[in-house]
Amino acid sequence: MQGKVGDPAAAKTVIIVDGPCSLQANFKKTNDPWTTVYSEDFAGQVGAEWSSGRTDLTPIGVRRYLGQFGNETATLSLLDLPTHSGLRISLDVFVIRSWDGNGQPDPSGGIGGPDIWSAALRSEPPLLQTTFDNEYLPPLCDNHRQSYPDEYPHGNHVAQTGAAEINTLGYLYARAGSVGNAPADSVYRLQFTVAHSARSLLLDCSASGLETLSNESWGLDNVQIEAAAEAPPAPVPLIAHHPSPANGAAEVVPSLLRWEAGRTAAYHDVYFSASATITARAHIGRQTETVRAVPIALAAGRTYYWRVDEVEGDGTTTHVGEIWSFSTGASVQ
Ligand SMILES: [Ca+2]
Ligand SMILES: [Ca+2]
Ligand SMILES: [Ca+2]
Repeated sequence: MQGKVGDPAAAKTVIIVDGPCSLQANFKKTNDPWTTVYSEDFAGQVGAEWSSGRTDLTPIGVRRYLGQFGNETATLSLLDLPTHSGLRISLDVFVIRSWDGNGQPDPSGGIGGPDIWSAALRSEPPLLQTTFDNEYLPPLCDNHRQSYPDEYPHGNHVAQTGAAEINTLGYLYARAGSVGNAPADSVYRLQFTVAHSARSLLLDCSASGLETLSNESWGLDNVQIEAAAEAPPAPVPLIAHHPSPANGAAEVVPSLLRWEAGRTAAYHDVYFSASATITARAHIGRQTETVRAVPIALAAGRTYYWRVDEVEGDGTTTHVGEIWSFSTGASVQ
């Protein structure tokens, strides 16, 4: 058998000659704009680009990762990035032991949160600020909710929603009541795409509100930074966006409400109210379309409020929208 493989970086042709058979396959040059400029799995010694060289091994799987951390910041400093206009930042967050999410009171009256985790490029708005919760067993799970995959203080999801792995790391925690020791860990595989052109970056990952390290901690693994020469398209947000009429529009008398769907939305819960406080009574329906008729006859000189909550295919995971408003003019004719 003979074979020839071209330059892997270029459009390539592979010719395989095997006896009487000759096959030729053409592979298109990839359109992937991303180039990996940094990756770290913490298997070896941690480089000086990290503010902490602390590593640990997971009890199950013996995975080496950066941590454990408590209420502190781990910073990645990268200098001399190649010329670029966008970054894609990928990392795994290990959420270890008894995180309490948004911190609702438990049946004994205790409040263990909010337990907040965040990632941010220094001097920029957070890439993510959220809460995680590992209390998935009764009785605490009845009260516990976490922000993720939304931003804190939004989002009211059951423990470990959106986790890529659940109870795979081998950490145990003594549960309330008679449950005894039970697994309590989760792994979140996060990815952020941002416009960025500076030649250096400072990535801060941090937590706040946690109890002691043996009780609630976190770590990082599989950190990858990719750069793109061209500005990447902005990711579609999870919440409904681009309302029509535009938020705050004045002197409009719309007959239809329109919006653009969140990234994971299967259904839209639509609320409409003459009051700025949108209650459950303002719910006018669940639907799959991204347009809805204004449900009442509009009066002159009034402000109306509406909100669209995006619901995922499971029918329960909800991304609560922003409250939008519009005002009619002196006449609605
Ligand atoms: Ca690792
Ligand atoms: Ca706790
Ligand atoms: Ca806590």
